[in-house]
Amino acid sequence: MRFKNGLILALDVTDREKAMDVVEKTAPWVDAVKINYPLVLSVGSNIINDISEVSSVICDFKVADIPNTNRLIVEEAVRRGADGVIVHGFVGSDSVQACVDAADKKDVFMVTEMSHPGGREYTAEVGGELAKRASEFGVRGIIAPATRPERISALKELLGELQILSPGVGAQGGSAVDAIKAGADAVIVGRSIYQAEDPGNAAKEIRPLK
Ligand code: OMP
Repeated sequence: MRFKNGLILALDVTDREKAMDVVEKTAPWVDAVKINYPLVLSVGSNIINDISEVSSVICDFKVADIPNTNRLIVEEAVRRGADGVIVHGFVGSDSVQACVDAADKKDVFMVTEMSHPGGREYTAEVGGELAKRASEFGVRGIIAPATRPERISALKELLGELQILSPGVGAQGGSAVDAIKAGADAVIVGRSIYQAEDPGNAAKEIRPLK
């Protein structure tokens, strides 16, 4: 996936009409729409098909199970039109590799250290090790915290050529520009866009690559 605006919309809304409205208004400024459980559980998984007709879609199901269950989840997301999936790395190499195999050349992004304060408690411990092994796992990139740009830089050193997607901008306190300066390829932004009075303009202003 290529990120010319450096911006991924986190569409954590629970209403179909609102979801499609935000997708439409932000389309010129976002490179992909990230769909998570709030949307899929409230409006149904057909929303993946619908949004994939107008945008690149990343299914953020934070896949974190045994290899067989992971495979089933990723196959379903890809079958519905996902161009990428987000999976957890802490479950181990076999579980991540099952996702990569099931993704059938679509992009798999692996969570390393999470952006919220609790992300320091456990995920920070294993984030470096996961980043170091990411290319061996066959993932396209990692998720690293915009709330701690110094961690983006540190993880990037261990990553090689892989991509970095970075959540935690705006509502969680991080800066899009700082995340890109630290080495992220794109930031993931939710509330600061979909809760704005004018989501299109918010996306235009927040996108870090202009
Ligand atoms: P806002 O905080 O509203 O901008 O949303 C951030 C989005 O990024 C949400 O969809 C989160 O689920 C997601 N996210 C994080 O906030 N932190 C992480 O460490 C990882 C993710 C993610 O994997 O996308």
